[in-house]
Amino acid sequence: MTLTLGTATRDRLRIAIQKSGRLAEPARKLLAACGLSWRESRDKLFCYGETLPVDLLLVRDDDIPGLIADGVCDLGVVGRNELEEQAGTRLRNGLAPAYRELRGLGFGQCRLMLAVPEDWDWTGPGQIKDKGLRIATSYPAILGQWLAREGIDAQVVELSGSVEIAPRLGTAELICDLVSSGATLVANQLKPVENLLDSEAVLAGPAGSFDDARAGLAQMLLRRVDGVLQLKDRKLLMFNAAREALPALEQLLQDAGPLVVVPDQGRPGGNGTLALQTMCEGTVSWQQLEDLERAGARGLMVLTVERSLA
Ligand code: PRT
Ligand code: ZN
Repeated sequence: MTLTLGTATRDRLRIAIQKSGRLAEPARKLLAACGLSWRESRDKLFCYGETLPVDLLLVRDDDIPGLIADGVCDLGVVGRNELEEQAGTRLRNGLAPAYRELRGLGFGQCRLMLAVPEDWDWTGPGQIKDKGLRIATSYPAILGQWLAREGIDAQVVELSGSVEIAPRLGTAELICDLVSSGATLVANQLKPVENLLDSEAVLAGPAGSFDDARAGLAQMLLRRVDGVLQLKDRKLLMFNAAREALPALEQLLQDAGPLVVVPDQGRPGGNGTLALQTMCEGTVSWQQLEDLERAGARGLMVLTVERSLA
């Protein structure tokens, strides 16, 4: 299969996602929830979009910012850490910004942290000023920016992996690496002390805008992504109640959205009973339902919202 490279006019949108790794599965799930589906090709690098003219390119996460910068891909799902690092490298090399973060996607959360041997008493960044210490990292650009901001003169030791063993190997005194549970640091007798970046998977796009059919496709996709993200963890709570019970019910539903009265369209047996609904974040527990029932709610129902357009 031949891929058209470059920035030529295109009427299909091409999204790069990680082929395998932490972000691969959630990225596919998110795009599928946006109504996209693909025909898998045998080389498994390119998936042709079936429901919409939106194709997937399956690549290494490190390659995604560059593919967007070169116009090979239009959008990409990548960790903010990777995007910021490559943006920082471009800046250092005098290149113009080539991509931007369009949405935080709420998965792949981690932090880029400075970590020190666990027996150090950490008092703050001032502690490593003018000491000429070595910091091992795979994120030299982000670390370099932080060091400059803090006025710290340290030596950045760039490693492509296994950063956490550098202090034990004697190649650096500190490290700067991604942390999620923190177990890797603990296993290497290190502790996190400074947070350089809060990261998650993001939808990234080019710095400029599209001037062909891709503009409309990208806009539609963003709207659907927003819809999916908004619905995450949302439940619609429906019930009936007498008007007199409303104050007590509203009291119990303080954390939910506004309580809406559904217009009664001449249903039999109305006799002053209101049909009510509200949107709740997170789970609605049995305890909450029982409390609402005691306060006068009847016919309680909790529904998962599958799709919505704001
Ligand atoms: O093959 P490819 O190059 O595509 O994959 P990769 O191995 O470079 O990336 P991958 O799949 O490991 O990570 C992809 C993205 O997931 C990263 O760029 C981050 O945005 C995000 N992410 C979220 C993480 C972590 N959490 C994470 N914990 N990336 C790496 N880690 C590392 C961490 O540095 C530590 O070494 O996982 C290890 C376990 O972390 P703890 O703190 O839970 O012990
Ligand atoms: Zn990678």
